Amino acid sequence: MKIEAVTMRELRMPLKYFFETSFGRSEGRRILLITAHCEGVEGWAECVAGDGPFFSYEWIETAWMTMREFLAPALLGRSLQSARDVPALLSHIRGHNMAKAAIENAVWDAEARATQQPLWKLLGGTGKEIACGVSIGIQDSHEQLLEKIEGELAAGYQRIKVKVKPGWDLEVLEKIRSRWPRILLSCDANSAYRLDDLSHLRKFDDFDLLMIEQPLWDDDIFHHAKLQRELKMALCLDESIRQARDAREAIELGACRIINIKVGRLGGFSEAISVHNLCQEHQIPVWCGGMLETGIGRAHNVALSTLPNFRLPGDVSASKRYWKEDIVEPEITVSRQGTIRISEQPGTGYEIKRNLIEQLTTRKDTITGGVR
Ligand code: OSB
Ligand code: MG
Repeated sequence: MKIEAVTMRELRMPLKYFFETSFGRSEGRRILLITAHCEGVEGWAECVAGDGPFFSYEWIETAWMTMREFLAPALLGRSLQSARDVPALLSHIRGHNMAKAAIENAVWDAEARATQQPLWKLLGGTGKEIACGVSIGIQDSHEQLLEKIEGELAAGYQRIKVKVKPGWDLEVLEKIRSRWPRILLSCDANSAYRLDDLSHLRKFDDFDLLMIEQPLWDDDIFHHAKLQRELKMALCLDESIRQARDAREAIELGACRIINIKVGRLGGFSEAISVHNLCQEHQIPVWCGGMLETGIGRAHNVALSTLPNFRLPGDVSASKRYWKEDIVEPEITVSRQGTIRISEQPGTGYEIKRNLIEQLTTRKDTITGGVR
């Protein structure tokens, strides 16, 4: 597979509902799409970098510049055996995992299409369907949150995750639990607490939570290990796990009992599979996180979630929760049992809506230059 050109596009898409975490509220997303042109086959992927450096230091502008100046030039003109060869060609570029993931995953997409096999098979998956949960942001009122949860449960979702932060936590969890004593419930703090909050965090143990995700600093493993020893509930790491080496450290230190896999945060499918396999060897269940993706990134999350150690429902949910009209066809739908059925079609099984993408595109650049 020779990579002849890379196209970058930015789209602006309003979210149907705002999404609020401990680090802020989003009303819409700037979407970076990458197309790898490989000898008549196109591979597509989405970069999950946000509108600003809040979830991580990466954001849309760093991803755009790093792609244009370094990542695309490092791959252009190269003949690859498979997408697995991409990380080695980018390893001299430090960090920028979300940008790296976009180009690597575009090549995986191209490889699946070129070899006429489903992407999930190429990644090593097995499933016929995947289990879905939802991540529900901080709302304007408790009533609004309870209403949202009610709607998602009625739609069939198997697990509810709520965002928490100081001032939006114990009372919220108390209300949810008294109304739904037995649902699978977890919470995500996106680094909103400190180790000094230990006595406060201990009270979360009263709510029979499946897990608490990333309570402490976004780059920390050591203090999470101290915290996990003090809590009954399982701790899950998201932001802290940027590579398989971090997962090994977290597992050996006992910093978590569950790991969230986000392919963007990990720099691409190759590293995501490594983290998956490492966790499997250590009996640590994983689940697939989400970054408010369009159908392009979402379809990649669906494919990844078919690997066998994705044993807990992921934050991979229906397109219609986010977008008025998604940029793939069919859009991603979830059954009344809270599952997504896996397509047997080659590639992702979802078609790219080119016309709609063109309409939504605010800037576009095609890079054809040589090796940098
Ligand atoms: O921490 O999982 C997170 C969205 C943006 C940034 C961070 C996170 C999230 C989500 C959304 O929880 C999950 C989804 O895509 O629905
Ligand atoms: Mg998270």
